[in-house]
Amino acid sequence: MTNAVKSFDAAEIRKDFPILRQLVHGHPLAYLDNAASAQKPRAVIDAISRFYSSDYSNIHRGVHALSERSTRLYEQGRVQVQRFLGAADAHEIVFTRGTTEGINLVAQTWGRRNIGAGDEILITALEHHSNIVPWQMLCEERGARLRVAPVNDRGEVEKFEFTERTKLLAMAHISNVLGTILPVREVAAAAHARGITVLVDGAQAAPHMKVDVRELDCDFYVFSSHKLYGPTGVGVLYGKSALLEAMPPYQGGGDMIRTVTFEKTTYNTPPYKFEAGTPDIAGVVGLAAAIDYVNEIGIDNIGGYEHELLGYATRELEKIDGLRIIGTARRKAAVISFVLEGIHPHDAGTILDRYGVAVRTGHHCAQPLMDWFGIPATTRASFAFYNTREDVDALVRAIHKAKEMFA
Ligand code: 7TS
Repeated sequence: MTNAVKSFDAAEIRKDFPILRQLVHGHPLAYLDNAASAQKPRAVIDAISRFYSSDYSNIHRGVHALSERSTRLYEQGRVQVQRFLGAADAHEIVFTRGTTEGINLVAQTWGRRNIGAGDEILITALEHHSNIVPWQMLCEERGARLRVAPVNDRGEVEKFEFTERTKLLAMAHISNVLGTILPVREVAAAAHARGITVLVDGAQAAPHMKVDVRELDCDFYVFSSHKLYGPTGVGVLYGKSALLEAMPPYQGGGDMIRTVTFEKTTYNTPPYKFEAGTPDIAGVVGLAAAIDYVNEIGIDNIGGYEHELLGYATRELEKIDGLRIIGTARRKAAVISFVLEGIHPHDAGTILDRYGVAVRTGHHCAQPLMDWFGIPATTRASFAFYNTREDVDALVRAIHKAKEMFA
């Protein structure tokens, strides 16, 4: 453990998150639903409020002062994301509505150009629906085939079998249900050796670990601002320049064009080619503030602290009779899914809420993974760097209450 992690002061950090200071059903809120969406620090809330109070206008259009200021802030946000991801150029950063839109964008543009009849797309068994369904839709349209790399009992993906027809590998960096961290760099290298394009769903990774797209050497990387302590409604698609340039536009409209006549339209260059219409300008400003905030704490400190908290929570939950943890990968992020003997996850979640403990229950938009483990649903506690051992203790106490009620 580094000194920085040792001195990590979650109690101090919690003061930056106004929403955490509240009672829910008379109990201090233990917010353990961070994989669904994370809370926002004061710095993000203030940045958005400041932007609307003093700088707001549409971008890339007016010559007036506010428009220039807004455009500068929006484009600065792009540079911040570029640096955050270690991308070579800010033009490789496309703003989207979120992870889901980023994947659909690639499926509908790159996919339609590059996937033909008989081709194969390889995903893994632990994907979120948003990294399954867009590829299914594409496969149906193109007559291609979706193949699935299996998970083992721990929830690890050990084997990625490529064939001559595999054109794309689309994989999560971290599983939202199991917390499994996938070996993206190694698998991407193996895929590239066969000329296969690689898309990484980083929705659960970007908030919790250092992501360097050049080191991973992936072709596309997507994530959502709202899981990275930023606002909803905005996300990021990273794509290598050459790929983005070769891709047709996604949606048509303002800002994505160079010239328009009724006979023919020519398109803007990336990333603008993929950003039709007025984007979520304030969202980008908020995302930039979130990245500043995360950088200040240090993503490695965040990951180190969360790893320590995961260890504590795992040990405490393992002591509970009749509780089974789903997902025990050797490389794991701070997400714990579990089932309780004799208690449906939905009932467990409802009782936990009564004690101020916020978790998610259900299939977590990963129904095929639930089928794989032979369970309909799990209860999931997912952690952020503002969670503490007290939150874990509140979770454990509430689980005991649930067990008493169902005994
Ligand atoms: N991919 C992964 C791995 C995710 O965890 C999620 C959201 C998405 C994609 C979709 O992100 P969006 O921002 O476009 O909606 N995951 C969850 C979750 O685990 N609980 O609620 C949302």
